[in-house]
Amino acid sequence: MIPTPFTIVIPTRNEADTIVEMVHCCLKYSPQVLVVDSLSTDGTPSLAKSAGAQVLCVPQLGKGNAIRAAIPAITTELVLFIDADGSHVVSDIPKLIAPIRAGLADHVQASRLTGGSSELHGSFQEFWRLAGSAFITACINWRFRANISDSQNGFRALRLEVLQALDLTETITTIEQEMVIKSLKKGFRLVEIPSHEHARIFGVSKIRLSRVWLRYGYALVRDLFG
Ligand SMILES: Nc1nc2c(ncn2[C@@H]2O[C@H](COP(=O)(O)OP(=O)(O)OP(=O)(O)O)[C@@H](O)[C@H]2O)c(=O)[nH]1
Ligand SMILES: [Mg+2]
Repeated sequence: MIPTPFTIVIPTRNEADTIVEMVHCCLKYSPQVLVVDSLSTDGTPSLAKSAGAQVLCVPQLGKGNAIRAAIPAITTELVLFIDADGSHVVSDIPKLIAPIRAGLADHVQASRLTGGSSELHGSFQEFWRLAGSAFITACINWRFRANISDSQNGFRALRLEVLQALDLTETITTIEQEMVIKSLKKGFRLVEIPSHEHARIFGVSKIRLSRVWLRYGYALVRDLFG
């Protein structure tokens, strides 16, 4: 039997240092690699295209906007999201896809809490990110009697039907917790697997905690109780 094909979606904003290598690595696991770019000024879309990816340019900023814009362009039954900065272990892709292909999960997410992170400790910025993420995860576990360890990872795989059914609305990185909460709320089978997170080697983080923490709180309360 031919294994169910999947599309690898890579959201990008100014990731010229790593995108070519990321696309090449991803193409080893699937011929369908879709880079969704938001207004990069460093040539990321053309580099991605020359590396062999399909490229979708989104006219607004925000990882959530990019992920939502990618959904109508996906033609495979399965989809996998991975960041462009080299933080995720590409060779773990088959581990995320396997439980869905085996019919044991609808949504599989990588956990850096069980897989280890080289990124989330050290500075006060990282301390607050880790603390905030742990708080949100604890709220989700309490509300849905779940037992997940990570709710913010950008490395996840879903059945396309499930992704479409989530009716995602978030425009920024809050889309990760929105996918997790709505999957649990709608009774989809969410499975977690350990996967290491490396520190970003090139480029800069697009997350500004001081600007987004209120949005994380608002989206959490809305999705937990709405
Ligand atoms: N399309 C699109 N992608 C984005 C946007 N913001 C971030 N991304 C991508 O989303 C992924 C995660 O963003 P990062 O800045 O690495 O966020 P992070 O992993 O939480 O932070 P660091 O790794 O610490 O920098 C990367 O591939 C980014 O290029 C955006 O506005 N639009
Ligand atoms: Mg990153």
